[in-house]
Amino acid sequence: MGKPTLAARLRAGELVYSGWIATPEALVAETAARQAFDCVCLDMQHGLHDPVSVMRSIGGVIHAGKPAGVRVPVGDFAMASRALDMGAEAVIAPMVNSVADARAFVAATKYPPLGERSWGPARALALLDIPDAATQLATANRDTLALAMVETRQAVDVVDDILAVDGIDGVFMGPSDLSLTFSDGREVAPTADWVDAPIRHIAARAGAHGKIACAFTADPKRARYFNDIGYQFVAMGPDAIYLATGIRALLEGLR
Ligand code: 3PY
Ligand code: MG
Repeated sequence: MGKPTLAARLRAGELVYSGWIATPEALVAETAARQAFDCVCLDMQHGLHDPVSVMRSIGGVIHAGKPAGVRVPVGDFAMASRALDMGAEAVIAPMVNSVADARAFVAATKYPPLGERSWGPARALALLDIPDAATQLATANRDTLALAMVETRQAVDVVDDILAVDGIDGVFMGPSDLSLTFSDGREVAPTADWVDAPIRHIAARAGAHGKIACAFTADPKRARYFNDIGYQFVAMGPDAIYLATGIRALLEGLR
């Protein structure tokens, strides 16, 4: 028996803390995976990753014994399929603002009849020790996660409809874009009191639908708060913060 998948761990109720890597270099992702993170995500939306760096970084992360996730660019559902073919266990789609967006995301990430994912998972089979095509076909829709980012006022208004789309495994809350859209473009204030209501609402609705709630923060206290209100998967980063925090700690040790 292999290790439980990320999907199985989350469905069993475990809390998961993920690294979040913007630097397009496999060694950075692998180094993060060798720390105590449960998982490592590669960011193609605001991070600098491209398909080749994602392909190499997924290999590094899995080589270090951890599952990999990929956040694709906005609307790039072709990359969502490719990330799964490259061995990612979770794909995160930013700015899923409607049921149509959610359905297009499912179409790209789930094999028929649930979706329209095209066949070609050779690299995933090799990296994830999936013995054959039949096993992949029987398990992939269950064992890989399609996580839709709910991070705008528009998306919050239809969060129940997004969560009801069969094949959406969970929602991923982005506090910066939430604050940007809830303030009508006036500010980016991911920890402001007035974004708390939508932040709580998203987790509560995910729980009501029996789906996974995910969130992003660089602050451990905030991560605990997110856990307390129902977010099970918290991504922490980006990696520039790991470097800056480490350098600061080293130099403070000199004083
Ligand atoms: C946001 O906070 O908007 C995010 O997308 C976090 O990555
Ligand atoms: Mg965002």
